[in-house]
Amino acid sequence: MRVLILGGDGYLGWPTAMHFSARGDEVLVVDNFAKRRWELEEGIDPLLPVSNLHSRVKAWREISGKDIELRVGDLLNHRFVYKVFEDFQPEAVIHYGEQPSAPYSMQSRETAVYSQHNNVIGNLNVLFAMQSAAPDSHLIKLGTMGEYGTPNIDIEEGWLEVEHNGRKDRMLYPKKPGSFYHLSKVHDSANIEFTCRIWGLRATDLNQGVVYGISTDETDMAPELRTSFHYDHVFGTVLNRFLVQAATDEPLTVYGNGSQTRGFLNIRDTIQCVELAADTPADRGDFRIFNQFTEQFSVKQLADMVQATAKRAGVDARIENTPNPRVEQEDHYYNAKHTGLLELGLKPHLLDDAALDGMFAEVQANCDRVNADLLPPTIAWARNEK
Ligand code: USQ
Repeated sequence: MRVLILGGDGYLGWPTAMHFSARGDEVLVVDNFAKRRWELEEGIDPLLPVSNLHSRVKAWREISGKDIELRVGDLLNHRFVYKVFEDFQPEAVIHYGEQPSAPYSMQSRETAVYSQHNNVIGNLNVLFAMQSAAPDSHLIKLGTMGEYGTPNIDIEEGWLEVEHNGRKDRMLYPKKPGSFYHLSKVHDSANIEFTCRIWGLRATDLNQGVVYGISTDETDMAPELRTSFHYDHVFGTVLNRFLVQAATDEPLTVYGNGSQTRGFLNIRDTIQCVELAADTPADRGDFRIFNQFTEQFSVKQLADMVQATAKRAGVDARIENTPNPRVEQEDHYYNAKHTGLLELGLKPHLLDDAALDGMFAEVQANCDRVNADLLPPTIAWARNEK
């Protein structure tokens, strides 16, 4: 299969590229290295140095004997996007190429507008290029569970059967996102649904939960193939942050009372889910939606699990309830369906003691590289003065 990966330099994009390449697919990665610029803006480095994409593609060739093709360009440049589609004629388009951080988007007017402009227009350019140059290709779009927010009813997989005044229809599930970033994905979903319905494109929207983990089969092959792992308050996701905080004797920053609940998954399952979606494409005209997570945890539960993990390694980790910098519900109902990917064959890697011990050991081995200044949250949702 010809697989186009947008955002191929990222935490998830790079391991995905290697995975499809390893199984013999023809892979083209596209990136404009915007994430590296955002890191520079914020003074942030990943836990371990990640070499540039050209070097990683070269290392992959030397180690695996397989080629990953690379094009550097911006999804906001529609001519570039059209050219990529015309030249490569993808069968699967895996779209990770967006600004992924809720805190980044909530920092200022500038970063909010940038996040939505970058994500929404980039995605529109992809849809137009698909329609023009590869209308039979299958878009696999990384959405987020945060599109739904925390409604007081069960969360379905993207669609809701509604009965109103005696009539019934199937509608996109109502969205109550919690940041300008999450909102950008809501806008993307609406645009993709529209182009499937009107142009007959085929798409799968993967509403992904919070990803954790540092290793996949391919990243483990050599240090030069590793992917980025962030623990800072802007790009680090909660479990990755707690592991680093515990390993460096910094308090685990549970925001508010920690009752807020989310869906989580291991980075290995991100790769597995994307592969399952690619291997069973949506039909023409179908906007297929999966909720992509394997387990639900509250933030407090995660902190307790990390504290227990640290204890097994002889480390006393402190949990600190930090005033919540976000505006989000803490005590809420949460029951999100996630059967679609299991039905396609997903075999989850669950967050058991062995998984936690493995991640903790890896983080501990590198904790001298942690910059503790990047741990406390400094971006508040309700104040936007910049
Ligand atoms: N949290 C803490 N302490 C921390 C960091 C986070 O209590 O030190 C809490 C947050 O308040 C939130 C939860 O943990 O309630 C998750 O926060 P997060 O930063 O791990 O994840 P989030 O901002 O929701 O975004 C991440 C990814 C994003 C993806 C999303 C999936 O950065 O790209 O879309 O997870 S989801 O959360 O399901 O929308």
